[in-house]
Amino acid sequence: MALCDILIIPDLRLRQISEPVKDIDKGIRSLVDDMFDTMYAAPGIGLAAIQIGVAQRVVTMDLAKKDDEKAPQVFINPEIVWASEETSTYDEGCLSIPEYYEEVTRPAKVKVKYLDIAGKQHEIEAAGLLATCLQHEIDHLNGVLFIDHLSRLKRDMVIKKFKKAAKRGEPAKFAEDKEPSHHIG
Ligand code: K1U
Ligand code: ZN
Repeated sequence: MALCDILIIPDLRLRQISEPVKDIDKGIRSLVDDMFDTMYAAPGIGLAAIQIGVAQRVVTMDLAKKDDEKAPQVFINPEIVWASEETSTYDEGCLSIPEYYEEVTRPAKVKVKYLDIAGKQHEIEAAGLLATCLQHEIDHLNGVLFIDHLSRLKRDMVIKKFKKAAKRGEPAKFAEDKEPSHHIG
């Protein structure tokens, strides 16, 4: 079991564009194990490798409800090949921007092409939380954060709070009404 530190904004490594995985070898399998350990411990419902400082196009996810069995999913080199015009809005969070939640509007449905851990290619049509989470994680692979989808004013306020908190060596604090309005389970 390896728990990794999760990078927090304004860490510039979060702005890197991740490299496509060439071979799904022992190193990638070990990275995926570390990502699941770290994601479950956080806890989070998704994680991109760059959030633990590895610039490879690897995403882990588990959208199972609290008391349900685990449902781990791995997406290697995920690519959005189609996005709906219809949009949906979700109160998003990010393990790299702890304690801050805000509504983000994105395409309601996406088709995503990816490789599984065995190297088999898949194409799925995703809706609901899976579509939101896939878009959030694929954004991470491209150095994009969910706050980039907000107004400049909100984004700058969040970055400023995290910079100040880091200087003081304290966690950033947000008003309690910014807790997520939803919870899995
Ligand atoms: O990528 C990340 O930073 C993980 C992020 C994924 C995500 C959440 C919501 C919308 C889109 C993408 C998180 O997991 S934040 C934590 C969270 O949402 C959560 C944690 C525990 C239980 C339920 C939700
Ligand atoms: Zn995130």
